[in-house]
Amino acid sequence: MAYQYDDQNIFAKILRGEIPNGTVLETDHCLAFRDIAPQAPDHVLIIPKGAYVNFDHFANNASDAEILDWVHTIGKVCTLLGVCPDEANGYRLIANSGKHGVQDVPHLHAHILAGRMLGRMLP
Ligand code: DGP
Repeated sequence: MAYQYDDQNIFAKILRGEIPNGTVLETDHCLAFRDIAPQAPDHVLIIPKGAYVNFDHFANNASDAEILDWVHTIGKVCTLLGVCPDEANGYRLIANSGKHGVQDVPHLHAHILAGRMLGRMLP
């Protein structure tokens, strides 16, 4: 898929340091930071530093190192937040993609939502 990456999107600006953010964790390939409009007490976004529009763009084009780092960073954020279900009440992991996925920012991001009982998404 030949996606065009818009380097003026808000997360590209965050990665370039043009906009402040509440960083939770930074790794070689990823940045995790708090959502500006949290939908739960803990709402963290985990983004790759590479210019990927959405999940399929990333999964089909990123290196193994980038993909592994994103997955590991998501897990590490859950641990840092103290929300893992073996010791707390759990979390939701979401990656909205495209129009039907209601993706607002065209740079891949995983949402981690935790800290309250979330509504059921699927019947
Ligand atoms: P989505 O609909 O999946 O594309 O979610 C985009 C999220 O990005 C949304 O929950 C709000 C968040 N967001 C938008 N602008 C900013 C910003 O400038 N800073 C931070 N930290 N989050 C932002």
